[in-house]
Amino acid sequence: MIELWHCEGARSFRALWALEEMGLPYCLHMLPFPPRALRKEYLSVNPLGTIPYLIDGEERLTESAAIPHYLATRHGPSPLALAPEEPGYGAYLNWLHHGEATLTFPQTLTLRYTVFDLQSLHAQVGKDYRKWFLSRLRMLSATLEDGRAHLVGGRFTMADVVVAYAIQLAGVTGARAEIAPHVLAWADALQSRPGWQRARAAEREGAAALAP
Ligand SMILES: N[C@@H](CCC(=O)N[C@@H](CS)C(=O)NCC(=O)O)C(=O)O
Repeated sequence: MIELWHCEGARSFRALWALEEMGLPYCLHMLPFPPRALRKEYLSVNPLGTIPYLIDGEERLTESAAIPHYLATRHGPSPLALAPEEPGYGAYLNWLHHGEATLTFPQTLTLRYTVFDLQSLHAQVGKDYRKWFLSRLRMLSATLEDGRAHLVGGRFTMADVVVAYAIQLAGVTGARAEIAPHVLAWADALQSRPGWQRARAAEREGAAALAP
């Protein structure tokens, strides 16, 4: 049985969403955030102390953009991953990495320095990285300008899972109001997918069970 460690609303939502889209059985371990401080024993499971953490047999994964692709290929074949011989494979891989490295990492700096630590001396860093994130949306915005429902391959794929999460996160960083309406419309529409709804319900239920 696949096991996933997750905190509500965190990047590990990508893994949870991907599991639901794949229809794979899994065991969800919900943690309070940040686990390294609030569940010190978690470090004996994942020494990094970060989420996601996914165990599948002998495999151990800690990257939220790698997990959806891993699930779609290891537990595929699935239309949720593009195959190397398909047109758009390069763009597919690029979106997987772009969604995390370029569109999510700067937002985590904003979160760290403006949302989680309001008195921080580094609040300016948070503001600067919010601007940085907004300027890096250029490629996504241009791609979605033709009104497409999915990023690549003419169908829903793990690239949508990974990149849409970055837009979802902008609701927490306060950047959402500055994102173009057609980008928000694309990301919001994906939330009506049964897979997204099931993932959201699972994390809600898990988080409620955590509450003291
Ligand atoms: N690049 C990794 C980053 C993992 C990561 O830093 N996750 C954050 C949550 S979104 C975390 O665990 N933070 C807790 C901490 O830093 O203690 C990924 O995409 O999964």
